[in-house]
This record gives sequence, C-alpha cells and structure tokens, in this order.
Amino acid sequence: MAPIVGRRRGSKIKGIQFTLMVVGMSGTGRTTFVNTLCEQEVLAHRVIESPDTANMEETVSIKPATVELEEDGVRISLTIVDTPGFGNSIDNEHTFHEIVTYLERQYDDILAEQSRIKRNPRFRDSRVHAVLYFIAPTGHALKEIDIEIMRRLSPRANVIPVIGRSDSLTPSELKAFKKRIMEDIEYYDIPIYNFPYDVEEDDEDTIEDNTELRGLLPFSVIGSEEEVEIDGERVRARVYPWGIAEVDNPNHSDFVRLRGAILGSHLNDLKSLTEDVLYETYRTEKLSKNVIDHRQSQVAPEDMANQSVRLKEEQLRREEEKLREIELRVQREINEKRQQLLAKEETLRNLESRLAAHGTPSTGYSV
Ligand SMILES: Nc1nc2c(ncn2[C@@H]2O[C@H](COP(=O)(O)OP(=O)(O)O)[C@@H](O)[C@H]2O)c(=O)[nH]1
Ligand SMILES: [Mg+2]
Repeated sequence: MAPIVGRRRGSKIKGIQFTLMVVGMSGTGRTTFVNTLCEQEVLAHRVIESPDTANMEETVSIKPATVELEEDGVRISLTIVDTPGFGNSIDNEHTFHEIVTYLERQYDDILAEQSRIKRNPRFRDSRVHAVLYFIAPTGHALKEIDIEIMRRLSPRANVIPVIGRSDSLTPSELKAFKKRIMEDIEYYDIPIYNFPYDVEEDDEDTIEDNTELRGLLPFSVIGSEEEVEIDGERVRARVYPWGIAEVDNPNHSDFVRLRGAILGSHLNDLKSLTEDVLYETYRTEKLSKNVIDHRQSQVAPEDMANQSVRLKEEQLRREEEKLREIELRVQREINEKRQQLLAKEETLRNLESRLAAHGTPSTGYSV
C-alpha cells in the first residue's frame, strides 16, 4: 500500500469511501498508528509546550481528516476520525457521550438527507465504518474505562479492539494479555466486531479467513514513522538497543493483518454492517422514539376539555362586551335623537307663540 502522492490535477477518480475512528487513552499510540497506516502525517503529534499544559486535552475534540490511499490496487478515500482527550478527566461520562453523539450525528445527517425531497448533490456520508479501540499494553486486564467505552460504542459502530504499542510486551505476555482481554469482552458481553461468518452460507475460504482474524483479536499493533535498513531493504520499525520491532513483520505485530482486513478483505463487510444493520437499528429506534415523543407532546383529554371550556368562556366574555358597547351606542343615539326632537319642539313652540302674537291662525302652517 502506498499513499497517492502527486495525483494528477483535475483527475476525478475517487476511491471507495471508508471512515475509521480511533479511540483510546492518550499515549496508547493512536497518532503514530494512523500515520503508519496512511504512510504520511495525517495526524500531528501533540506539542507539549510546558509540563503544566501536558494534560490539557481535557475535553474530547473530534477531528476528521481525509487521505487518498491505495490498497491492492484499489483506491480508498480514507477518513480518519481521531478522538484526542478521551479518558483524560476523572469523570469520563462527558467524553463517552461526546463520542457516541458524534457517531449518532452522522446517522442523523444521512437520515435527514434521505428524507429530503430534493437531494443535496454535495452531501457526504460520514458514517463511521469501524472504530479501533486502543488498549494500553499493561499486560493486566481491561480497565473499567475500556469496558465502558466499548460497551457504549458497540451498538453504534463496529468496534475492533487493538493493543497499542504492543512491542512493550514480550511474546508470552502479549499472548496472555490477548487471552485475558477476550475473556473480559466475553464476560461483559461486549458485542465487538468479531469477523462474523455463517457456517451454512459462507464459503470455506471466508470461514477460514474469518476464523483466523478472530483468533488474532485484539490485534497487536506497532506504529513507527521511521524507516531503517534491514538487509538492504528499508522497513518501518522501532529501533532499540536490544533489537528492532518491525511494523510490517507478522512475527512482531498484527499490523499487516489488521490493515489488510479493514482496508481490504473486510472493508465491504464493515460498510454494509454499518449501513444495513447499525444505521437501520438506529433509524428504527429514532423513528419510534419520535412517535412516542409526539404522542407525549399532545394534550391529555382532560386538559383538552378544560382548555375548550376556557376558550368558550373567553369567547362569551368578548361577545358580552361587544353587546354592551352596542347598547351604549344605541343609548347614545337615542339620547341624541331625543335632544334633537326636544330642540325641534322648542323651535316649534317658539314659532307658535310668535305666530299667536301676530294674530295669525296657527292652522295651515307646517313646520
Ligand atoms: N514502544 C512503542 N511506542 C510507541 C508506539 N507507537 C507510538 N509510540 C510512542 O508512544 C508515545 C505516544 O504515541 P502517540 O501516537 O502520540 O499516542 P496517542 O496519544 O494515542 O496519539 C509516543 O512517544 C510514541 O513515539 C509503538 O508501537 N511502540
Ligand atoms: Mg495523538
């Protein structure tokens, strides 16, 4: 596998899209692993400015980065989602929530896109197809935080456990540690991605391949951004006074098998499990939850009755007010008419008395 450097400008060929998330405590080797996998510096190493700020990554900051790779002649547009800051605080509830929410938000985005009448041609499906969970090479057992995060992530993503910086353990320590981790995963019933196969449906090769990969779980990984020359060949390795740990040597780590699985043999399986099973489950949960929320937000029948009585009362009150206004206006008009009438009577009386004074008969005159 080699990064595609100097891709022709204007070339429109896009690789298969794949999104990989890396989760693990600081120092488990995530950054080095990602850069080793991509053969370029995709993630920058954290610069520690002073001892005071060395532990500053308190909240998780999730940052996706995309690179173009080639695996077995197939172009892959790989998006790496790093989660720096995980497990750095005393209370990790917040960081668990942040990471799970990130996974769910990508599902929400595509759900919204699928329900649009007019599709957005620039929409980018950013669902996470696999999460590599980095376990520190302690040689003991899983920590509570490892169990909790894998348990929380598993319903939303294909979680693949890996032992970071595995060259810190001797082969026998590594073997025992792997065994212990798988026992814990089984004991706590964590549904990790275990290279599933169907004895009835799948062909012999698939079954054999998957059984072998399952047997390697959790994958031991070594990362190195440096190359050394061994027998005239440049290899990626970590050099120690007592020997060399080679990234791509299957006797030293499972790096090659892991890369081959996620970017090659199992890429499509990881994608279809994400899109057809995990996403569909989320979608169903979300839609049925929306129905329940909608029902709960509707007014209860007794409240409805109260409300309609209140509305009726209000309406009656307003009508009464209007009637009173009309009454007053009519009253005013009657008064005015009466005044006018009185005034006319007065004029008439004046006229009559004046006529009488002139001795003219009052009949025959009209006023
Ligand atoms: N022994 C050993 N050290 C490693 C390996 N990968 C990374 N490291 C070292 O471990 C430290 C933390 O690595 P980094 O990739 O920054 O871990 P992150 O905090 O999880 O991103 C650095 O000093 C690395 O050089 C490895 O495979 N083996
Ligand atoms: Mg890092």
